[in-house]
Amino acid sequence: MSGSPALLPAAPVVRQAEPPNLEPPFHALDGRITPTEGVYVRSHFPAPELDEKRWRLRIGGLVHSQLELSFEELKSMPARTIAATMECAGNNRIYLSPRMPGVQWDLGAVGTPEWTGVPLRDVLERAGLRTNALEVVLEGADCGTLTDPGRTPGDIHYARSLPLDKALDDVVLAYAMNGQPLTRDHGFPLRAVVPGWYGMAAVKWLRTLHVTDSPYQGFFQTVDYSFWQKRDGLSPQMRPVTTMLVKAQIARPAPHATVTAGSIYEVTGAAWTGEGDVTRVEVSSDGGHTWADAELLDAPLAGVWRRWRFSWHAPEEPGTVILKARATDSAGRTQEEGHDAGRGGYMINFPLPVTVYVKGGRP
Ligand SMILES: Nc1nc2c(c(=O)[nH]1)N[C@H]1C(S)=C(S)[C@@H](COP(=O)(O)O)O[C@H]1N2
Ligand SMILES: [Mo]
Repeated sequence: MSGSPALLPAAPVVRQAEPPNLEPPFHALDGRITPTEGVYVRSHFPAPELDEKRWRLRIGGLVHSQLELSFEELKSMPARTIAATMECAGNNRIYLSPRMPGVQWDLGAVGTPEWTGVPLRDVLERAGLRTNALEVVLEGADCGTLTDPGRTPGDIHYARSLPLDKALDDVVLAYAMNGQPLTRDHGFPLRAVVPGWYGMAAVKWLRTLHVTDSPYQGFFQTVDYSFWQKRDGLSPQMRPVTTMLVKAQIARPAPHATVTAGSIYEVTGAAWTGEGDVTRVEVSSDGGHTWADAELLDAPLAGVWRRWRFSWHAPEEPGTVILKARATDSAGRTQEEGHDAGRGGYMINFPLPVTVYVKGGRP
């Protein structure tokens, strides 16, 4: 007998009402592609209401010709459709102890929609990069004043930069998500998709691309979305959060689910990494002491999670079990126990404990 329950309704948890910050339950994981209503929403400022007829994308800075592209012009350029796993850098923050400030995400601030748009490379090539170009700053139309984690000097716009090697590689300026125009919360009419990077790089409500010759030091990659990195044997230095760490998450059983004693339960989940492919997923049913290999279900595909499953023989006796999953990627990176304090409330990738209750069983 299989203990897998039917899919439960996927109503999101409202982590913050205004602006909406929404977390769909990860236990609703089904296909490799996440339907739009199953994708979390993370917004720092009220979502701007933009009119696609009047909206323009401005490209300036160290380019040969400053451009202003209309929505129609962008849509007439050759399009690309890609699936990309996007995870908020603060996903799993609820598992940190002591508690860290910020949205208390559980397992649901990650998803893999399919995006359609124009390669950022094509737009930058149309403007023509000057030889001293180093980075491109992406700025959104949304703005406001923040007081936490630091105070902004009045209203600022959401913005992040990308080094040119990334910008010219696989970044897409997307106008569609799962075949439909972007919804307002997901960045209508245009947003960046940055495969392999945490979600903060995927600037929504895009309005400006500005090419610079020095590293951008905006709020969202210095005061916020940065971490202390140890390197070169020196004391830690502040770096912007960029590529996703390797991670596996258990979708089913959901945390605090009940499993029938003695049953064979199909443990399922997904695993992803920022560079290369996930090559191995292991599951522990004794809180992380012993591990056994799970079966990877999807073919490796750059920037896209792989679903996995593991047939778990639940204990014959009632009790509490802590399940964990951990992934390893093609670069040999895996998930260490414990959280590097230098990462603060970001880049949380220790194997997460999923507590389940074993009940009933054979008469
Ligand atoms: N303009 C703008 N872009 C943004 C944000 C924002 O607040 N404003 N939030 C970022 C963060 S932190 C994440 S995790 C992703 C979330 O994208 P989603 O809401 O479409 O899931 O968008 C990023 N892009
Ligand atoms: Mo995020």
